[in-house]
Amino acid sequence: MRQAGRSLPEYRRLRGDGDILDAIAKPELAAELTLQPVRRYGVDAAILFSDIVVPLAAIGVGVEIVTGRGPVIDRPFRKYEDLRRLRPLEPEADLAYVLETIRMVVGELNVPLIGFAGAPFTLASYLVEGGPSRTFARTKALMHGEPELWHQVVDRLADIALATLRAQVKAGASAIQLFDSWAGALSPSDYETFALPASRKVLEGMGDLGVPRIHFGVGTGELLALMSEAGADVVGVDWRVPLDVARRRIGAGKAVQGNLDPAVCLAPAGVVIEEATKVLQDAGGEPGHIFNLGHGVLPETDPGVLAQVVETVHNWRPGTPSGEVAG
Ligand code: 1CP
Repeated sequence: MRQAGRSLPEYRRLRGDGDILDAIAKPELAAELTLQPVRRYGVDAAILFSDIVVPLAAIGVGVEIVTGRGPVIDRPFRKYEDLRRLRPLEPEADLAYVLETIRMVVGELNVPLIGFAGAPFTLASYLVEGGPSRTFARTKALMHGEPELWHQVVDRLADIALATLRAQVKAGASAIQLFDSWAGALSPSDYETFALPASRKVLEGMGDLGVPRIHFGVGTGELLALMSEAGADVVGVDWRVPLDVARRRIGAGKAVQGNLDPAVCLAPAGVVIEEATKVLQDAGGEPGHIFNLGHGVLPETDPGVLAQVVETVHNWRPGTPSGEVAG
């Protein structure tokens, strides 16, 4: 559950009000922040405490994570000359602290660690818009108006994602996740032309390392069939599409991840457990389901409710009637 830490008092105490990019740059702190939700909830995997914009900051793109807003880019990308600011990433030099965090975490964990990167489209949207966006108007104007420049931007971002993911696996991550959080803003045809090729470059470029590859998106119901062609082993689904329907769109041979609505987790515990059980039933068993929320944990979520969700998932056996939990 991404950002599970945000709902925890121990996380808020340790994080304080400091800049999140500074916290990520301190391996001991970042390792502890990675471990906290695993200890508290007993989940089956950890996700590295970092952010999708970390590799961009590391190559000198001015980016700040503003509380309550998200990543803000100091000079947004608009022209060919901006390409020069996307130099290749050298993970051992540029992201030594992230690799150190991974080594520390892996030394202490007894569940797998998931490494991750931002997908080229989602990162490009921050670069072009200058920050979070509702309409992605500038991003879409650039991709349609200057497709050659767009393709060069996402191709460079693919190389950056690939470099960081390969280095994370070499440092000890056992699976990787490519976060294309905002791909759902695109039509299928735009996704296929402007986002899919660069994501495929990243996912297929990880093939030789033999680690499971998870492909995440939000609002991607109409894109699931295309996403399943991008080369991942697991396709993430949000709450808008039931997992049995999603499986038909994704096709045979892929696992699914998802898809409890994070907002539902604010309801009374009994309701949340019922909804979580529905997710488990819709998922079916084969060929694999990673139970997760459809997007990150909301900060106001009660940790006690999440602990009950984890317990429900751990106790669930296929064939369990809705609302009842097998022992
Ligand atoms: O502690 C804080 O400052 C709170 C918020 C926070 C956290 C905990 C941000 C700002 N980033 C993170 C860490 C983070 N980001 C993790 C680490 C693991 C974890 O804590 O669970 C991960 C995997 C991410 C990935 C990330 N960052 C994504 C992809 C997944 C997703 O949520 O869609 C995206 C889009 C970001 C950008 C970002 N960073 C932070 C925020 C609030 C946002 C989203 C802003 C927006 O709406 O555009």
